[in-house]
Amino acid sequence: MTDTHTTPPKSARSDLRFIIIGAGMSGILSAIKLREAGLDFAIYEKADRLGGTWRENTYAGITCDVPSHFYSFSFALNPDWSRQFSPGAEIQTYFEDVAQRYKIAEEIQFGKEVTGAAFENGRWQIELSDGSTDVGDFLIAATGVLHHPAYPAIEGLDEFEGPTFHSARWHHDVSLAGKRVGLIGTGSTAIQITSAVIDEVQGLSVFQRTAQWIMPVPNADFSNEERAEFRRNPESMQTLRDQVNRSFTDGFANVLGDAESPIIRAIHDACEANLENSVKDPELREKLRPNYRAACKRLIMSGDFYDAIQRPNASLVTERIERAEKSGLRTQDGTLHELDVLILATGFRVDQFVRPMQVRGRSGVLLDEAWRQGPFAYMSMMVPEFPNFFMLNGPNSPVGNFSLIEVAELQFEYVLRVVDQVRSGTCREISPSREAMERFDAERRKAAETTIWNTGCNSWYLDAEGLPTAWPFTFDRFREEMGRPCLEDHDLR
Ligand code: NA7
Repeated sequence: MTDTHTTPPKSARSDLRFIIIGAGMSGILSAIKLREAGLDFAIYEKADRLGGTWRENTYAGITCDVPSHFYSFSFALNPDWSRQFSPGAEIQTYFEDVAQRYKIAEEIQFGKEVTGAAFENGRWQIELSDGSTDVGDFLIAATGVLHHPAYPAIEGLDEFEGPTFHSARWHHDVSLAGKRVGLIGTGSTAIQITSAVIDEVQGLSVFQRTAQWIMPVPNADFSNEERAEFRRNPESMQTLRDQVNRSFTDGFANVLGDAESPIIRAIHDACEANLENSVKDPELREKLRPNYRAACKRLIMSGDFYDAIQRPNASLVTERIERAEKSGLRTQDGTLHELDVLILATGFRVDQFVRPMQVRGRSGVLLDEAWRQGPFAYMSMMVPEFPNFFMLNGPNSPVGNFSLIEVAELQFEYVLRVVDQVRSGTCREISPSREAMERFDAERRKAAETTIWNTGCNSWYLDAEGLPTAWPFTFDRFREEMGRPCLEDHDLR
């Protein structure tokens, strides 16, 4: 970090206190890293259990689409992952175990939702749902990306008489065995649900609004011998993690910004060959063929979806849903699809970030106001006039088919470097300057234009104007930026 700003020396601080909001993956990470750095923190979680995404999503077939050894903390590798891609429940157990081992679990204040945070008199004043308050020098929003379920606006939805639930609010008391199940959506979630339930349901109607490219990725078990070897020789896990990290970086995250990259074209060809080779019925194949390029939407990894959707008890409905009725969904061609259960795998509201929490920066300015045109963040984490405030996996973070654990770990390196400026007494408050924010955002928006996400499809990567919001540069650049914050871009007081 280079220091060219001249600010009057202030005294070094050993009493800094952090407020962490959320005890999902990035909240647990923050607590572990702060403790390691000898810094004091409070961690608030609105639910009664840690785990974030993995606590909330318990749908049939839930699996992480990033390989297990890469979707693990770099400092807490896990020899016991059962498969190449872990089931959600295993990931939940992993986070609970890590939080126990690092003695973070006992610090988490459960059932306490942070409703407001205001930067007043140089500190963050926090309001909680139970009426209590707290104060900290730094605020870390570890509030997740895909958190608020998006419900479809389908006329008459509440008239349907069978159980209806969102994939992120799975009703475990509803058995699907022998039932006629309707599934709305063809995102990663719906694809996983399809493969998981096809054997038990009487019929599965998948309502597809947009076809998806599917990368054929098998999910093999780790054998007992492999797991024993990971345990005996942890370095082998490290090597595996490094290899996956490198191949996801070079073979994906580094090239998403260049829609013309030969790697992206090869991914497209692999998905197209998968469709051609796996789906026998030409009519079904055409229904499943997207009219945009692979990786424009988040790429779906599945080794068994095409098999599942070709089963005799599966049907792919591509007619638009007109309305829900007592006994099912009616499509625009007039057909009533009779159903016993309706599952909404319709995704999340991705522009919420820290909301509905009210965050006020200097002079009482509301984050909602600053974000009137849509969320943004300098280097994916910080906002001008919101000093000593960081969002992990925040706006403009790299979110495309990559390990969000790796992203949060890199972001936290940045956080600690910035915090050092306050700890050492260089300043008391730090936030990006408006000028740096504008420069970063202009560069980001320009780079977003040539990304694969901007090649003519609709997805949760796009903002209200249709421009991709995710980190549009290479992932290697993200690593570099996180490793060396540019102090000149910050306003130090
Ligand atoms: P996604 O990827 O946002 O997928 C949501 C799906 O639901 C998608 O196929 C949508 O179609 C469909 N959808 C949404 N609203 C409607 C309505 N009103 N009618 C019909 N179809 C609708 O969410 P997922 O939960 O699958 O995955 C989220 C992330 O979790 C994933 O990317 C991984 O990171 C893990 P569309 O394509 O918009 O036409």
